[in-house]
Amino acid sequence: MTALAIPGLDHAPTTHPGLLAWVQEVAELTTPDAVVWCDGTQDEWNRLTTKLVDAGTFVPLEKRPNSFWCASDPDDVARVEERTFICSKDASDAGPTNNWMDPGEMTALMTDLYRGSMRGRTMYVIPFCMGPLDAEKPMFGVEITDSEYVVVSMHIMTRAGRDVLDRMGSDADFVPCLHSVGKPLEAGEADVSWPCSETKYITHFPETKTIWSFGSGYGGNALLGKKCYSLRIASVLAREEGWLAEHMLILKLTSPTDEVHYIAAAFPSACGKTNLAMLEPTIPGWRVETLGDDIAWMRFGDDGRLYAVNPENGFFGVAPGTNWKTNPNAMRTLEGGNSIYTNVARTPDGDVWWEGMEGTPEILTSWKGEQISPSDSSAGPAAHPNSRYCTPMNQCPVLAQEWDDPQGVPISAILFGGRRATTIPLVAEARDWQHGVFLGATLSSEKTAAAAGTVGQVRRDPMAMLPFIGYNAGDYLRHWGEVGKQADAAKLPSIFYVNWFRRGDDGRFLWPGFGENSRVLKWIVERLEGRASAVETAIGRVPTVEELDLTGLDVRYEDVADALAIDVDEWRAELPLIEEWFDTIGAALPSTMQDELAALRQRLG
Ligand code: GTP
Ligand code: SPV
Ligand code: MN
Repeated sequence: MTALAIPGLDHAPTTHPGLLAWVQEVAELTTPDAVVWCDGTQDEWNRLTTKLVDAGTFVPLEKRPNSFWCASDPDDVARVEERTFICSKDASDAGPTNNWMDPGEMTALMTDLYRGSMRGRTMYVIPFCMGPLDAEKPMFGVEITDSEYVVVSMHIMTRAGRDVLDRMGSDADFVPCLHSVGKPLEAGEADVSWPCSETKYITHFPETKTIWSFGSGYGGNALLGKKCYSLRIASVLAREEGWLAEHMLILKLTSPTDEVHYIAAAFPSACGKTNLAMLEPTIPGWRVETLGDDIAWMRFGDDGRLYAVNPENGFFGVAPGTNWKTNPNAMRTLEGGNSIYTNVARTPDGDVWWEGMEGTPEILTSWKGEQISPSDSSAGPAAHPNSRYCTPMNQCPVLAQEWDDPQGVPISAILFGGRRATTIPLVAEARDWQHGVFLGATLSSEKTAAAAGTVGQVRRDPMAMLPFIGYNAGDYLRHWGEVGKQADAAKLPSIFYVNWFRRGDDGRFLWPGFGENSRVLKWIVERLEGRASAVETAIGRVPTVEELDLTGLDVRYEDVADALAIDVDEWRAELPLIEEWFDTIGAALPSTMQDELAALRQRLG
């Protein structure tokens, strides 16, 4: 091997031979100016945030301690599903819903892209752990990146640094995650504030459990511990090992009589997970505490129940719509400082602002850096619809004390939900696990700004995992069926379907949502405890308006009735769409799903 004289390369604080060899190999390929092993310290954070401020990438926020504003390239604002690939050996293992390329071909193509791609930059090596470091089997990863923004974001979103490297020792398995913004600098060339490339690849190799990302600095494309590792690669591991890696929040619900239930919920991107996870109940005596807002890993415990762990360490939340009324606990979390804001607007006095936040300022710097007045609608939104805050979990005032227990928490109920203006009722309970899997398998939602593409278009999004399943979607649904057979039916979580987004003929939301969703959670818990009744319908068990606790809620009876309604004609119109979706999945679809569809068709008459 040629000994390349890259400063820092020979100062590795590890003896792990596999890790050392990989770092050496990547450095030789990407030819950075220097290599830095990240230690996860405050000192490192200070050094890198200062560097980002000096580079013009970060603007320190006077009103928020140790917090920074940042704007991406306008073409690098969301996940790029079209550029996301599952490179299994066989195309059929990626399935019909993922982009696929032969792993050899992709390796060659991306090796060319990576060649020299870190020239003029520093290459950072970030050892990280998804989930608690004191787990029996900690889930290690190492991200190599040429982006300081990625390093400081990984500080918040994962457990990262020296402790992780120490715990890895010299032989731990880890997921290698390679990231480059794909913008090498020539000698003397000035950098831009958000380096990225027009050419983007977000690539997963499920057989070797490897991640290669190129060209984007945006969260889901670049913070590789998040969607790439904890969902796409972890879903492959979960299938191999009999557990579930899901796009779910985890919350703890305590009733006025101190009964505790843990609930996991899967909603597609920008459809309400963060908000539900931090909900402030409007009904007296009920309490919600947060364990996670985006990802849940669920394994069976010795007692046969399903236990959930949140692999993350921070929140990467949607900013617009967040305010003191909708999500006060997110606002309080952010008041703790230590946060990064990407693509929100900035006020003249050094604070952040986004659409939906209280107190609209007269003048703002928009996410595009333009001086605008938010009242002038021709200026476009001040904050990008997918603008995000990145903030440490431990600042959340309603964090459950068991949030980082490596054993996880036993899940009583799983909720599936989406953004649908029609058809889907406010809440419905599945008859059993298989019916619940069918509800999840047919989940549909209007597309949001979290991914590049057409906002508002309804698409099927099985278990809110369409962009995140690391293998064949049909095999994924089969796996869900198999998981249900691993335990006593009585010990499995009950499955529910919710829709906070149903609209009246005039376009307004029929259900007030946010804190008021506690009323739906209450009904769900009462169902679990056998204390509430439900009406058996063609699509599942639904409460009557009277069955929901609406005490003190200023809402029209008819609106709630409409939010709960099952319109048989709308549901009949849904059948061909489900059929079409099942045809898309094709041969790998488990027959149980066709059975459920046939039964639904029959019930609808
Ligand atoms: P990702 O981080 O992309 O996975 O999204 P998420 O599921 O965590 O979504 P989040 O909770 O951030 O909500 C996204 C948007 O939906 C925000 O603008 C919220 O204000 C809005 N929202 C959340 N809950 C409700 C609700 O109950 N009703 C209505 N009408 N809007 C909601
Ligand atoms: C999502 O898009 O579902 C997110 C944000 O949670 S990202 O990390 O970009 O995937
Ligand atoms: Mn998400």
